[in-house]
Amino acid sequence: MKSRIKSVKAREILSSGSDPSLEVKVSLESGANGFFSVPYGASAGSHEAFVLLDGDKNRFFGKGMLKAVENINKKIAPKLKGMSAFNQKEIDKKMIELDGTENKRNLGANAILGVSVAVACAAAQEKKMQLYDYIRGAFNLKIKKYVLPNPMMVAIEGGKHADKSTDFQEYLVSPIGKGTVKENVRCGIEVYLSLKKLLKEKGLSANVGNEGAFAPSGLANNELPIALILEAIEKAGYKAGQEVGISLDIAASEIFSDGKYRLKKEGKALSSLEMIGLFEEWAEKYPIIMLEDALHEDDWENWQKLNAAIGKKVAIVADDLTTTNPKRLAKAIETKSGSATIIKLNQIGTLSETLETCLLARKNGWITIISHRGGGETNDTAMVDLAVAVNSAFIKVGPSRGERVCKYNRLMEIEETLGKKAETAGKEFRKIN
Ligand code: 2PG
Ligand code: MG
Repeated sequence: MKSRIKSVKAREILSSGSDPSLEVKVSLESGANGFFSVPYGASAGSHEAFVLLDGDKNRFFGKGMLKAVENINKKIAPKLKGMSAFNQKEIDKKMIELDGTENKRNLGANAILGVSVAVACAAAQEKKMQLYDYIRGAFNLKIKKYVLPNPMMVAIEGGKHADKSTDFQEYLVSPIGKGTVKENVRCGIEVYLSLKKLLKEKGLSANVGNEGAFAPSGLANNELPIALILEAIEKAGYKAGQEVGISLDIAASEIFSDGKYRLKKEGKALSSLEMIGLFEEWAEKYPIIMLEDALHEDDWENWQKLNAAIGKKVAIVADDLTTTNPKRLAKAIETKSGSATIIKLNQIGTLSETLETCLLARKNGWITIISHRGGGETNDTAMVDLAVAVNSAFIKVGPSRGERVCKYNRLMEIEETLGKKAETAGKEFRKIN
């Protein structure tokens, strides 16, 4: 059988932040090959699947991935050899069972995910299909239209993604005009470049952080970036709120300690209720459309309050709260803790479970945002195909640096390939399902 897996091979590569990661190659008996390079995060949530690092301080300060490489080559490969690459769900199940732990601690979610997506890529190649169409078929998605995602571009970054910038992690430009992907990408980039000019005019640094967004150290407080982005939108010739929304990723777990959210920049320590108050005020003042991780990853009760307070105006986005985990997303849905979820393949560790989470979100009218990772991104573009496969309303990727722009380049290529069949999410993103 041509679709049978002939070999699975892994090697250590470098990720965007220079720490190692993994590349996996799956070869079929037919000669078809699939590749996947695994990303991972700088501000990872504690409920994410386990990233197996070597811990050998003599190599890459403990961050080598040779153990994960060996797990793929010696433990996973022999088990998958001879299986049909078209059996994605069975292959993922087999690896989950082989690992045997809740968070993939034995083999490493990095190892398992690498194989999982590379199998899908090989299968798509064997069928001479685009990866997004292959995913639709393999998971029987029954989605006919192609509604391409709106970009969410990180324009200013701080937190763990930069030094001495804002306490909050990301201020994002989200084009929502009913343009094509190409027009929306151009809009986001023009705002980003107009912001660069503006920062320089104001004597602020335009050096970039992990995700290619600006990370000036001289900002007076955590609110100023919003005003700067609004000015940049206007200067680029767009209408804030109409054509471009602003989104925020607070990454609140990273600034939470001893019961308070610590805003070093402002010398303040806020309670959960004070944080909710702050965002209520901002939601009134600014055209904020999405608010991610405004509270820490286990503050369930207050997530509910936040959603009740401003959820109608601003989509409350869960990232560290849900970690692409169907069980945690189910809880978030049940407790009405938000209305949108970030999807990162490596937070859960297999393509099957990622799809399960996407479908659960879709069934319950939650928005999905397929997202890049901060420090450990790779040049892989499979996440874009995933976004297209599930008609995700948004795709979150930084606006500059090779490992980020390759995602937009792939999305624009997909739009060209689909031609008239493609539309974009635009302002209707809340009704995408
Ligand atoms: C996030 C991501 C990506 P990291 O928090 O949403 O922007 O960052 O990969 O560092 O978790
Ligand atoms: Mg986040």
